[in-house]
Amino acid sequence: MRDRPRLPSSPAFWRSPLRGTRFTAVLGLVLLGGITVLFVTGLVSYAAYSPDLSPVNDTTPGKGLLGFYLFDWPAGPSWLYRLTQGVHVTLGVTLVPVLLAKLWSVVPKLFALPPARSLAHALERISLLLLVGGGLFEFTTGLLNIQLEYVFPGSFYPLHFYGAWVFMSAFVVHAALKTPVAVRAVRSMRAEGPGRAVSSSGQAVGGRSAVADEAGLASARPAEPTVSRRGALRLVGAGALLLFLTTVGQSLGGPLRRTALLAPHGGADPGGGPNGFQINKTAAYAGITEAETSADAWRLVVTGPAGTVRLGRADLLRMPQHSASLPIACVEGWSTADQWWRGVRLRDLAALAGYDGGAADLLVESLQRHGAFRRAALSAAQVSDPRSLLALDVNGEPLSPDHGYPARIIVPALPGVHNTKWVARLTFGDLR
Ligand SMILES: Nc1nc2c(c(=O)[nH]1)N[C@H]1C(S)=C(S)[C@@H](COP(=O)(O)O)O[C@H]1N2
Ligand SMILES: [Mo]
Repeated sequence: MRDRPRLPSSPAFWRSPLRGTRFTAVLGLVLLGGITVLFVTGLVSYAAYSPDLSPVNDTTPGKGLLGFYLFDWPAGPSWLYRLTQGVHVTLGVTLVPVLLAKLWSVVPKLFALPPARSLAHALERISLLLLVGGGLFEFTTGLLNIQLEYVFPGSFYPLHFYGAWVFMSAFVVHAALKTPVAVRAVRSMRAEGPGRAVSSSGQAVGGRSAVADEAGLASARPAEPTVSRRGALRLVGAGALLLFLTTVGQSLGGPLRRTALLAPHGGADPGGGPNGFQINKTAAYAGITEAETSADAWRLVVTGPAGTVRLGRADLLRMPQHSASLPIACVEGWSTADQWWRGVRLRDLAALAGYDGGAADLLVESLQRHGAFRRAALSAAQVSDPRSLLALDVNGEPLSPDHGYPARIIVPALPGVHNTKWVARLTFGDLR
């Protein structure tokens, strides 16, 4: 430490003997697989919102070009969004220690001088800024959104969406350049056997290891090791495992839900609340009063080519009742096990509004006066599915006020947010 250089731009400033191509390579290959899955499940989640259906579902400006891959989200299997979004959120949380360790392993490069040796080098460093900045941005916005629930009302969505495209552009370039190096480093590690990269004398590199430090990440003046590279990787893995185990329960249900200590809708009493499963936003939060949901006051307004009908809860209960076992799966990653819903089929209401086959797009509006979640648009395929209901009861009881009394939407495989509660108005028509 005597003559340790004080500037991080000096290569000798960085002394951890753990740094080296191999340490970075292992973490990098884990992220290569993991982030690819995050990207795909993220795009899938965007498609699940049916952003093309109506401006109500998505107002992301200029998304047209980037939405080139969009497809019609199916109304089944009913657990589809539970699975894709559960994977997206749980994997994102699990990869946090891997991401941080990877960034730590390459941080000397951030300070390297001169800033650019050539045009190619300058371009590479700019792409790395987009990579690191984009990665931190995506993980941070994602984590804030699941932990604090919509900290960026209305804006999380475009931020996370555009951020993903910027990040992934840089990620693809980086992966193309570095994957061969990483694969070679990991292969050479296998060939040499475990624990050999840090010798007892503390020289991280030497002999074949020096050849393996192709990316030039090893310290020029390594300090005495206090942990082996393998031990450090195990520590990162253990951190990731711990996060996985304290998160995954929120989308699995059963006894495992109790282990979802880190998840806002997990923990010891996640299902507490009326009707026996999670409540996202309460009636009080949404400003729904008992007076406006009472039998005297509440009327569902159904509109379509056949005109407008007004129906009270008693009128709806006199219509044919159907049931469906369906989960609620929130974009935040938590989901419920299947709940037993009962009510009127959306396609029967479509028929009432003038669409005999029950196939028409649907604009749903809530009694709720403010907030982005008071409206949702559903596709004709979603409306005509026999399991898609305007639910009046759940698990054998009338809906509780917090779960959407007097009536709410429940549709298979639909992101939770579009299962509108406290429904006031249904407008059937063409929303494309
Ligand atoms: N009117 C209205 N409907 C709503 C919401 C809302 O805030 N207002 N939240 C949505 C979200 S984000 C989810 S995940 C589900 C949660 O349903 P639950 O509270 O019955 O579990 O309701 C959806 N329906
Ligand atoms: Mo949600």
